[in-house]
Amino acid sequence: MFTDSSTELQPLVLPELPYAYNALEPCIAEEIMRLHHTKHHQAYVNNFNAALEKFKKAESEQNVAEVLFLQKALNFNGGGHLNHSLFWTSLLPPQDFRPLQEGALFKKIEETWGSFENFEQEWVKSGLGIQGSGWSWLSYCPQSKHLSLQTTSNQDPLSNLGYIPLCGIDVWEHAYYLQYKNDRGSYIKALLKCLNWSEIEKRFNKAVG
Ligand code: MN3
Repeated sequence: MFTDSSTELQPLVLPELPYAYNALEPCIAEEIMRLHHTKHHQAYVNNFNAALEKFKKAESEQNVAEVLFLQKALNFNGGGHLNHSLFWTSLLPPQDFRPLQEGALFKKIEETWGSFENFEQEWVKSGLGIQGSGWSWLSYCPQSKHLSLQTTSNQDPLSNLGYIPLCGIDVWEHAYYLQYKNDRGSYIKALLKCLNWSEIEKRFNKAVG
């Protein structure tokens, strides 16, 4: 992502998807994936970069009011970029899906929610409970060393709350409405069959250190 060795924050670049736009069918339709990546995620990247440029100018002009004003746009669009970048790499084609059945993350999930099935049900409930647009997260707290399901509104990054995101489910309507209409629950259940658990487990192992 960084184009030189400077420590100054560089403009964001839309990451490529690690699979084709139709690869998550029938769980997620090609049209959704294409729009979600090329329009929605691209817009977060573009808008973050525009805000970043204004931020650098305001900073150089010692314009504190403008620096503060730009925080909202940076948080929203930068969060949108971080959240979606993690989202794409949390998914894989349904035919490649391998359920999580062993290992440290599996054990921690069983310890936390009693059973993996119960954990999945709670994750669906968490996503259904979000009012308006937002994300439902499987998260790790480095202070308490606990797993939990957290929710965030709009594009707020989970790291703002002090948690490490292991996997987020996008419950904005743009993520499912073309295919699932108002049935957010069926979308979340379908998405649970496209999760890349080996990638999520790597994030957990890194988080626990
Ligand atoms: Mn989205």
